[in-house]
Formats: sequence, structure tokens, C-alpha cells
Amino acid sequence: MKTQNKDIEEGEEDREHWRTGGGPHPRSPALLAALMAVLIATVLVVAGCAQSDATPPATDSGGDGTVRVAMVDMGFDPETVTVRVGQSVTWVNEDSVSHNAVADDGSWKTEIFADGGSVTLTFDTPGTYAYRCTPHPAMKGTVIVE
Ligand SMILES: [Cu+2]
Repeated sequence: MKTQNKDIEEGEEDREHWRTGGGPHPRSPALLAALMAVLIATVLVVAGCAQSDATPPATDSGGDGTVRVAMVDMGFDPETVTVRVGQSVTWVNEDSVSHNAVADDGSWKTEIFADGGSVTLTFDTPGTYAYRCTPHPAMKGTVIVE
């Protein structure tokens, strides 16, 4: 009985050593190959991102092509944003009351949403869209789609 327990403890100790690496040289060629594969994949992903960021739009606060507009203190901030066709605008409500964003020409609108909520719309048609908040018509903004 005692001898068995000792064997189990030694086995666990060995696995622990294995998990921590035990030094700069992995003992398994398969593990080394897996690490290399991860490294190469990471380099490829980083290179891909760098390429797609080569031509940022005029107004791009997100870095991912989505422009952010805060709803705060009964207004849109910034009031005017510019996106390229196919890009999105995300409205984020940071105010104590609910708001929406509705195009004056009726071509698009968001639901009314409360503090902490957000709505994202993607713009596929070039144009200059004045918009406002339905419950608070004094809240005005503009989305320019190029
Ligand atoms: Cu409002």
C-alpha cells in the first residue's frame, strides 16, 4: 500500500516537471512543432491586419472600420462622422435617458435604447444623412457616407 502511493506521487511530480517545461529544450519534437505552428500563424495574422489597416478612413475611431458615436448630455458626440461605403456606425448610449437615431429622410433608423445599450448600422449607400433623436428632436447629427 505504501509503495503504491509513493509511485503515484512520483508520477505526479514528473508531470508537474513536464508542465513547467523544465528548461529551454522541450522534450517532445511534436510539442516543438506545435509551438512553431502557433508562432507562424501569429505572424501571418499580424501581417494580414497590418495590410488591411493600410488605408484608414477619414474618421475611424474604432480601428476596425466602425465609427463610434456617443449619446451623452442630450447630444451626439461627435455630431458629424464620415464613413466609407460598407462601414458601420455604432451609437452608444452613455446618457441617463433613452435615445435613438433616425435619418431625416427616413432611409434608416435605430430603435430607442437606454443607457449602456448600443446599436450598429452599416451604410451601403453614399450620401449625407442628417439625423436626429425622435424623443429629443434637438439632438441632431450627420453621417456622411463616401
Ligand atoms: Cu434622445
